[in-house]
Amino acid sequence: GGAAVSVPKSRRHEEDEGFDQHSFNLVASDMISLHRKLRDHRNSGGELLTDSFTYYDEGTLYNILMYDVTPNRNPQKPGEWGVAVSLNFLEKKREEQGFKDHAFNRVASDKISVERSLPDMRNSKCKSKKYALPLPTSSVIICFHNEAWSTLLRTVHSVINRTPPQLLKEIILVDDASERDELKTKLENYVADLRVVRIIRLGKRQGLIRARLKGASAAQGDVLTFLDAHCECSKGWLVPLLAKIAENRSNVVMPVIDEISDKNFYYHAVPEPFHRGIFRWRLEFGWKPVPQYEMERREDETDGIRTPVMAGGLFSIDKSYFEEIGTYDTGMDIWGGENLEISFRIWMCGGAIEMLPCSRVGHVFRPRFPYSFPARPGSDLDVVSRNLMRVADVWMDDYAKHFYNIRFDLKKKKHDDVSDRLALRKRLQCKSFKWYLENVIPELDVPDVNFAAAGQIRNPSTDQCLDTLGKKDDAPLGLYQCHGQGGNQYFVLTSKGELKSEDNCLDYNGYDLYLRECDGLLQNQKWEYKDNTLYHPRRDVCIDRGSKNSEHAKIRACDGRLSQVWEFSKTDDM
Ligand code: LR7
Ligand code: MN
Repeated sequence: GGAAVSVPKSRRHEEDEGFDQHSFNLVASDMISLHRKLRDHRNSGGELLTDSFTYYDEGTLYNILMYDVTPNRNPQKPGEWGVAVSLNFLEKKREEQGFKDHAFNRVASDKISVERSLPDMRNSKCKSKKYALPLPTSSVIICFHNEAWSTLLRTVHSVINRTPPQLLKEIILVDDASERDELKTKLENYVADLRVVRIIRLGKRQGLIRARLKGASAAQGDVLTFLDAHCECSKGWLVPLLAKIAENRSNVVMPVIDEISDKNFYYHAVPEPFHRGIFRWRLEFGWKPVPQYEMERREDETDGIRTPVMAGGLFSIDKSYFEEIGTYDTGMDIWGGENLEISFRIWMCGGAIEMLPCSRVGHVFRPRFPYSFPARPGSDLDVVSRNLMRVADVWMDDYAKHFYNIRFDLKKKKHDDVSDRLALRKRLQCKSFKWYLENVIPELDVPDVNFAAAGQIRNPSTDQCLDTLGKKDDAPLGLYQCHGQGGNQYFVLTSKGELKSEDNCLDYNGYDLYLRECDGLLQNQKWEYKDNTLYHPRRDVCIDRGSKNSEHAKIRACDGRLSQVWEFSKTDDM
């Protein structure tokens, strides 16, 4: 950098196009950063894994997906190439604190280089896919609250090492009032050397929704790309996202999200065929196999997968489009619901969400939250429920009742004022939720409102209730102390005789009593509620709570004993 660059003969022919498309010499600019990287790596004794080449042929940019300048270190070092890390006896002793602080294994993460290598996990068709120029630039925005040093910096380095420099405007780190010491001056000094990284500090905890907005308004790229603070971007991750936005600025795109183990940091590339993001009626995000009609719409394995709901953390959006459609709902706090809100809004107001198979980013999934969810002063609602009510009240029209039927604990709560978001919806002339259901997620089962009975199902002699125990699909029917909060204890007996928890049906196949995907056959999944028992006509058996402390419900011959008596709770306005 600094001195003039001479472009080698082999690349001179590219220069004109570079000038045409970007009004600067893209090739030279690419060379500068490449030279600087080469020099830096040489100084640190490293070598490049792969070189970076860009060349043009009739306006098409080739091979930019090769970009990966991760230093080539000893493949035997911990975690290199995405493999799992093992800990020795002494390290194991320190594990617990890491799990406590972050809900993942910080000791394992700390053992891995912040610039670890990853294999190229893309479908081979992705490697030869061509993307037309020009591509927009992107700012990458990473919010964090008390993140571990090594996961945060690994996220940052994976962006720098695997993003063509001319496409990466900047990386903006938004510190949502972290308290960890290493995230203060030490972090500032560290990132100063990386040049493309800036830090924005929030004085007071805002939650990830408003933190992202702070990053977004400071961003200077054409596109905003959001990442969680414990990600690893893999080779070629950004170009497909930018290319899809260049096609149409109302395309909002996300990578395939690979799983980085919270225990040993193994990078698990999720296999094809991929799952896509959906919601369940309690307004929970979930993954489901891509339906046949969507598979058939796509012409090629590299084509995007239309996605009804995005996971929330990892996506790219045109900056001006983000502003045009109303950024985020700033009335939401800390975590949760914003991904549904922005997803419904994008689809209903004229945009589209796609997941792009040629873009892969790993994320550390964790089993619990390592941070607090401070409720609003004076609010009788927890943070997530309040956020979800805002989603339902603004976007779901009449269908909001299905959410409140499941979450009947929220029915008597005070609703937030959402008039500004309703005004936005009107101004943007967005379509109805009915349209969204019919056109974007037609396979989603809309709950029957002419149900025979609904609520919690209680065994009066023990005060235990039928409970999903939080398991989603294919899980035995559980039992738990009745809590009156709905959720896992909310069941609907439909007019046809299915006993449902959200979109699963209670199924007895002669062996086990499981919650499974509804099959609509009314055989193993048909129940009758008579004389306070739950009767399975096909097998002529009844649901029994079993012994007093059993965790799962059983099936027994019907004899009317107390353990077979069940009451549907009566909640007033269902
Ligand atoms: O108060 C907070 N302030 C923050 O800055 C709380 C969190 N954060 C940061 C945090 O440090 C992290 O970088 O926000 C990011 C997301 O929080 P996580 O990682 O604790 O939560 P998560 O991975 O469960 O979050 C998923 O759902 C959220 C719903 O609000 C967000 O949309 C997250 O971005 C989303 N993460 C993903 O989509 C990654 C893939 C996971 C899946 C499925
Ligand atoms: Mn996360």
